[in-house]
Amino acid sequence: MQINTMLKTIPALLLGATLAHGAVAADIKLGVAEALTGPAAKYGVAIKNGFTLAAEEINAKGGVNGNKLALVVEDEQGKKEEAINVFKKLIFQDKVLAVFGPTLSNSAFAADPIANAAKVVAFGTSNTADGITAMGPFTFRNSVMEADVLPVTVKAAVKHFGIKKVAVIYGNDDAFTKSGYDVFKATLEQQKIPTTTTEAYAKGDVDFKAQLTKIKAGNPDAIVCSCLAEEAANIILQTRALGMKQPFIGGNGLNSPKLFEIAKDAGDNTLMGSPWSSENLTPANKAFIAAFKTKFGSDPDQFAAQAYDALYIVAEALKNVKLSGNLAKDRDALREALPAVKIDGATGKFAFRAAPPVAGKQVGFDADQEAIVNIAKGGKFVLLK
Ligand code: 1QQ
Repeated sequence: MQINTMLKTIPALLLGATLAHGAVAADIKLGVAEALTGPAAKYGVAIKNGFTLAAEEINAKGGVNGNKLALVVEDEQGKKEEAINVFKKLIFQDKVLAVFGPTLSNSAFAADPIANAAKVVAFGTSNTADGITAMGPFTFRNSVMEADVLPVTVKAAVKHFGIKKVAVIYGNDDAFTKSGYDVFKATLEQQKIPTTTTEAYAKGDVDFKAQLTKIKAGNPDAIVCSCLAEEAANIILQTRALGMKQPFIGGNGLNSPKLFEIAKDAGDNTLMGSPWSSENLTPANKAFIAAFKTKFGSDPDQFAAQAYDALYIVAEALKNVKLSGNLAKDRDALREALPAVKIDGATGKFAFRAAPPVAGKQVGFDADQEAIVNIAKGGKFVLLK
């Protein structure tokens, strides 16, 4: 055996400590496939940090039934093709028990079918588009879908700003921004708010003047933006440059510090909904925020909170799984144990809700959680009172 192979093998052997009941404790490998580079990295790195913190806490308390959780982290770059590659590596090469991610719904639509075909849980912590959990019985998410959040956000915005009519802008080639647009459209119709104009852009666009000039002409009371954070920030800045003062209403994409890194307080009065808030001072959230700050020297965001909770959800499920060492069986056992899990986490009380059946067949599970509406003030989101 080569010396570097030996060095890699020794710690793995040392980890196999004997438990009281005679079973050998092993690492439970969990895949983390997130966008750690590229335009979605601000979300993905926050997610990775949430997982890292939760894993350290769980392992410091002895792991799950004596087994330590080992995260295998891969960068899917926020790209469909990479998400597919990384899912394949984690599932077939690393032989993880389950996979978290990918960061964007757009990538989840590409990668989750691989997990479902291999009968491995794909657990999204940030996928909010419609149809994610329709992909199969192994897709789970604890991210609250746009369809649950946006009606609440729009209602609060209409009341808060006295909105009579809105303009809409959205990305038409990303699964999340397109799905958010569809939900906004249905919500506006339902709440009888007319739209002055609907404008679209494509991934990578940086100049939105043509669309914003048309929006300006319609003189809306607010601008609905189904966008990822970087695009939204540039749209907000260019809106202000055109002399428009309207507030923005957005979805999950806007819920990132990245919005304010770029837009600064030009983003003030933006409304978005989320189950998580730094102002929600439950014991679980207070402990999470404090531990995150100590470990990373920065404030957590919603994406970190949802990843942190997701690992606790899986750990809770694993408490009821008798690991057999047969990977296929153990993967399936985790799938069977997950739906019943309820936790009181950083994002509040969490439970799963079965997604509507597809062609009579049971599919995956969505988050059953309430959204709270936030407003941007002084370059950060605070609860809308
Ligand atoms: C999705 C999202 C993004 C904002 C995640 C970062 O909600 O792609 O579904």
